[in-house]
Amino acid sequence: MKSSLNSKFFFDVEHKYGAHNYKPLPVVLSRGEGIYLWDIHSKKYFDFLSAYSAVNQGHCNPKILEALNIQAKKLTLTSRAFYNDVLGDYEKYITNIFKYDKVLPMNTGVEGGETAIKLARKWGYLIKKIPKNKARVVFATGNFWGRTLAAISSSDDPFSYSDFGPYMPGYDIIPYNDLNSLEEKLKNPETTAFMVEPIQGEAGVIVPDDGYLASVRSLCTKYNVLFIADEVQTGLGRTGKMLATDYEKARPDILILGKALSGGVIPASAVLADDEIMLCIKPGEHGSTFGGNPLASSVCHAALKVIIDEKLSENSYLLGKRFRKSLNSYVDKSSIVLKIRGKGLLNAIEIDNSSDKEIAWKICLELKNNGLLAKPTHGNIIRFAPPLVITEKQLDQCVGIIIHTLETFEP
Ligand code: IF1
Repeated sequence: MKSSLNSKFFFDVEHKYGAHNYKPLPVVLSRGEGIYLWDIHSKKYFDFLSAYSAVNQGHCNPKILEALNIQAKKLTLTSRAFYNDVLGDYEKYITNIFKYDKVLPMNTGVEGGETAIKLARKWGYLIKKIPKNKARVVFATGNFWGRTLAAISSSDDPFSYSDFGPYMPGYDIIPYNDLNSLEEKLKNPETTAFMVEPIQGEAGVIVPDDGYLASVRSLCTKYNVLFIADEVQTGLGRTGKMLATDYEKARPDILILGKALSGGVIPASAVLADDEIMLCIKPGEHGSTFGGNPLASSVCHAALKVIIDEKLSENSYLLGKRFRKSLNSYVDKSSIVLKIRGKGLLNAIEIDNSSDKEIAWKICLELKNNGLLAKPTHGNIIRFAPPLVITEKQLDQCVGIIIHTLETFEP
């Protein structure tokens, strides 16, 4: 009785005092470490959501927390009105890793997207000489890059855009993974950029055809249009490479990072580009109070170092293949799981919800009871994305939990 009372207390207090903009799984978490989460009753879970790929380095990573604690005692925020002794070192480090001339630090992933679009529009007017206020940005159906008005204006998901109009002008939306429709839009001389996720996360881990990203790169080059890669979710080792665009050597003109950039410790995002694009924004034309603050810079420096030093991309690649192989053998004989797809440790299963629209939610509730946390996206898809520090043994344990749980739903 007491334990359910505790949980209910937290459900009720949030229901009464908090906006109802989420429908969380009914679990109240109080501690995280590595791939594990504990609820208020000290029940232990494998985390298979990783805060939507923000804790690739594992919860409360000690090296990242050490950087946080040291910096927090010294200097957390100066605003960009002044210099500080941390930002430059971080800027040099991150631009070196991703091989771009410069970085523009922001806070959330969607601010990264907004910054990328502002850079692309500036470049369109100043360099490509597109007539003022005529620049167009192309997006793909199924995209998700955040909740601001500029972001939802590019969405084809009514849950994202309904009743939030009027919408941002200057956008075109084409089918994902469709090069002909992309080329049609790129031929328009007023098109300044194509912004796309290398793998669509929220849409349900939609992996485009092999060669798609390479073709996006060559078509954007051919028509002098900027290729903006939104790697907020797919970047930083999640798909088995440092960047998902690395699989096809499709170097974006503008790269957007977020989430795991800080290891889930503090909001931080980054936009990387070469000078021709980045220097289109002059002093005073863009920024934010917290963008590039010393605390976030220290944390992101440490978070990136963990990904490299602990070879998390390589681990993600190998264990992702193991995960899909194990589950594929189950899919072959399952009558409810239609398929599994993904790259690295960004995977998802598609469930047949023809007989029960709530089946994915019910499966996630049962996974929770069995000690594994995951959440459905778009009704019948369950995303599986553990922290990249997971070991082979732990992964196999989780595959066992997933299969055991799915079996209880087989007719
Ligand atoms: C929510 C989704 C995931 C993103 C990509 C930019 C952003 C996101 C590819 C913006 C953010 C988050 C937002 C969060 C849940 C989560 C999510 F379900 F909403 F769609 F991951 F798939 N680009 N995704 O995935 O980054 O501003 O949030 O830092 O809004 O519920 P942000």
